[in-house]
Amino acid sequence: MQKPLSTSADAPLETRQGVCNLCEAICGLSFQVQGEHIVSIKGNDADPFSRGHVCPKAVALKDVHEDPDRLRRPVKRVGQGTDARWVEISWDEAFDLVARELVQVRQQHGANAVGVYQGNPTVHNWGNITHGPLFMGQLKTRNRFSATSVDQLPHHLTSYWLYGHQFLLPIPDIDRTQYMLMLGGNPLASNGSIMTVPDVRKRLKALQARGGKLVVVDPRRTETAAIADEHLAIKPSGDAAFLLSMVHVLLNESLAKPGHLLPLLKDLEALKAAVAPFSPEATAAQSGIDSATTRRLTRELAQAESGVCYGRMGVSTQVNGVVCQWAIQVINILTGNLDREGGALVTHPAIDLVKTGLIGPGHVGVWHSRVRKAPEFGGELPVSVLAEEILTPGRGQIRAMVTSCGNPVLSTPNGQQLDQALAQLDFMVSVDFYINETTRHAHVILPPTCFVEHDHYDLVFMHFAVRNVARYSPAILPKPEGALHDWEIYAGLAKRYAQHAWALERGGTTQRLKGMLTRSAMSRLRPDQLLALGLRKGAYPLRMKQLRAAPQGIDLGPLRPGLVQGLSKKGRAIPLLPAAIAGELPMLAATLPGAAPDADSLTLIGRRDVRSNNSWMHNSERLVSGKARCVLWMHTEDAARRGLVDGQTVQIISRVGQVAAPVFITPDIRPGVVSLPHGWGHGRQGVKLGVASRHAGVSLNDLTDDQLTDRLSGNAALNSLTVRVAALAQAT
Ligand SMILES: Nc1nc2c(c(=O)[nH]1)N[C@H]1C(S)=C(S)[C@@H](COP(=O)(O)OP(=O)(O)OC[C@H]3O[C@@H](n4cnc5c(=O)[nH]c(N)nc54)[C@H](O)[C@@H]3O)O[C@H]1N2
Ligand SMILES: Nc1nc2c(c(=O)[nH]1)N[C@H]1C(S)=C(S)[C@@H](COP(=O)(O)OP(=O)(O)OC[C@H]3O[C@@H](n4cnc5c(=O)[nH]c(N)nc54)[C@H](O)[C@@H]3O)O[C@H]1N2
Ligand code: SF4
Ligand SMILES: [Mo]
Repeated sequence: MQKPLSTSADAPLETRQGVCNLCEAICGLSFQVQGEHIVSIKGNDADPFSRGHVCPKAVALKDVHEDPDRLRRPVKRVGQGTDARWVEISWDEAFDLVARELVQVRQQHGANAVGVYQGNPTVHNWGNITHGPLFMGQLKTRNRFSATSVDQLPHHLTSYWLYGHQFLLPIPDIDRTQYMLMLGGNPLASNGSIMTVPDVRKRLKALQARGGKLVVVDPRRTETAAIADEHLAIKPSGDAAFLLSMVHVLLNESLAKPGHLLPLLKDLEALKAAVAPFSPEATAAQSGIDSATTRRLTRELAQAESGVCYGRMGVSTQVNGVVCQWAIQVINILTGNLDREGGALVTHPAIDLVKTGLIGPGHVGVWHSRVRKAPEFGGELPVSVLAEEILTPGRGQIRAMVTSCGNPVLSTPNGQQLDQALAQLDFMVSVDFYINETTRHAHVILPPTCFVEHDHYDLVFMHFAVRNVARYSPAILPKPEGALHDWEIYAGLAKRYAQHAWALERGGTTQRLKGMLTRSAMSRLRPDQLLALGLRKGAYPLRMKQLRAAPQGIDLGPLRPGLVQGLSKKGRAIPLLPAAIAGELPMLAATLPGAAPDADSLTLIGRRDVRSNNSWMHNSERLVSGKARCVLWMHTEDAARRGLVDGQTVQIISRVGQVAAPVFITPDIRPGVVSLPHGWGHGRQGVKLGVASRHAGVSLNDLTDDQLTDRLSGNAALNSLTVRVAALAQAT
């Protein structure tokens, strides 16, 4: 299947500068290469942004490159279940088959019968962004899904409401702030999110060294909590109540001083009235944080020379995700820290996706899902509804799927239900280089080149970086013969799809003809050629020549204000209390002080580990070796009450499913809370991941509930799940 890599022992040893695009930190790397062989991977000390930092996953780029399980040619599935075989086919045959099948489903059942899921690496591999829309756009389906709705959707909705654009996301100015209040994020393991921050440990240590303070709010004593000045082990999902109390204190203790923001603020009085029920005394039972602490922290943040409140996955993927992200913005606004050095600032990247219009402002509720009536945001429906849209018969039912860069069977709530749903599709195509829990359901898999074989410019994460930087990384190794990059796959699919659609629909309008011509012109341009065009239009007078001459990256300076100026120029105010939030707060107030917990149940939250990356890096021996990591963290008292001993296998039971995993007993988690990482569960039949299958673990998302979503956005409420845990033999 795979041509052996030439090790060319006599080829010269060369050093090439590149980048790791596995996670949002986008660390600069230094590769030693001999022929087509990677000899070593290290942090690039010359990189002005990442300054030589790497985590253990960087070296695994070599493992992915050399992985015998990684597909190099398109494959077609013959047979099903235990009889399934995968046969290599040519690109031409593959494109033809995919286009024909998709056009046919559309002809028979309408455009919405084709569903799309675009997973996390979509935003980590720029070819998906530059060329993906050429193909995906043609499908014209309303059934589009992505990892956004198991992740940062509340950030987008909040920015859309407050600042008029889903991508105007203020980033913590971590290098200059004097106070950081962090909720539901663990950058020491995740390396930062919606905050591209390579070498975060050093940056947080520097914050402390200059007299600043780091406060971490997390039910678990995480790696980040362990280095914080203060850790508050909040009750899962107690954050909305806690944050609303902070807003309450700011407004009732005359601590609010929005300063430069004041002329833009609307509805300040309405906001004060809306948060009236949320005094720290009223919310303490729900958050588990006593009122004196809430008041003290609010005063500290308000009085700090500069400060920032930041919240990530733990506060986004819960039932009050939008309220949390909105309250975080409001706190930064009221303390005058928005758009101010040392606070939270929008970035000024060389390619500005907002200013260039490459990403639109967003829209909400223009259509709704067929079965549950969940609202779209920015053209996508929440992925929690995907399985029911496949399983529920009727007009508009999804009958074919396109997945790319994603493994939703392991990544989205009630994965087992989705697993069953995908098995009944008429057709499925996956753009992916592994046969995993999701792609094993595909009829055709189209594998792109892997990271070291293509060039990269980080269009998305430079937007979220804590410094303005530009860095273009040429491919480390040449593209193997017969391989295609992601962008070439989309260009190929776009062309073939248009031809089939054209032939079947027998001609078309001038508008369609125009569309075809634009697509064909665009698809001939490589991503780097598009980048060159974009740079010319950007805020910096940068040329590709300069970027090519500086593969370590070009520093464009620290974050700087710009949001207020941009909004003022447009005559736009900041509506502090969007209508949907105003409607939500009374309902939240009604839940205070909260129902008494059921003594038998526990609250399940997730966990990330520095040697893991969502669902797909478990086929690297060096990352999965050592102690098993798919284990259930449980507090010592909860274990004692259940008579459990460390390492014992327990059954974890939720409304939708049950899984068995070893228990890890620790004082480092709030009593009543248990934690399991996501992205495991590689033991399913038909998965072709040799190493991962031997370290299979179980899937957290076989427990998470597709019916539990954030009320306002439909984002999955992955955290705060009610479960029961018992020794394996006793479980019923
Ligand atoms: N319970 C729970 N569930 C979660 C989370 C959680 O915290 N808790 N986190 C959520 C979050 S934040 C996210 S982002 C999602 C991620 O979940 P997904 O969107 O499903 O993404 P991954 O699990 O990263 O899977 C990536 C897939 O893309 C393939 N791939 C890798 N690189 C490329 C490439 O360059 N091109 C192509 N075509 N394919 C590639 C890999 O082989 C793999 O199949 O999971 C979510 N699920
Ligand atoms: N090593 C590694 N790095 C990664 C990834 C990975 O899988 N592995 N994934 C990448 C992706 S796609 C993303 S989106 C980012 C995510 O980046 P982060 O958000 O920084 O990462 P998480 O570890 O998910 O952090 C969520 C934290 O929220 C806590 N939490 C859970 N429930 C609650 C709650 O109710 N309230 C509060 N306050 N906290 C809660 C959890 O204990 C956890 O520590 O990481 C990225 N980086
Ligand atoms: S922190 Fe690790 S995974 Fe993330 S970009 Fe850097 S080396 Fe890659
Ligand atoms: Mo994510």
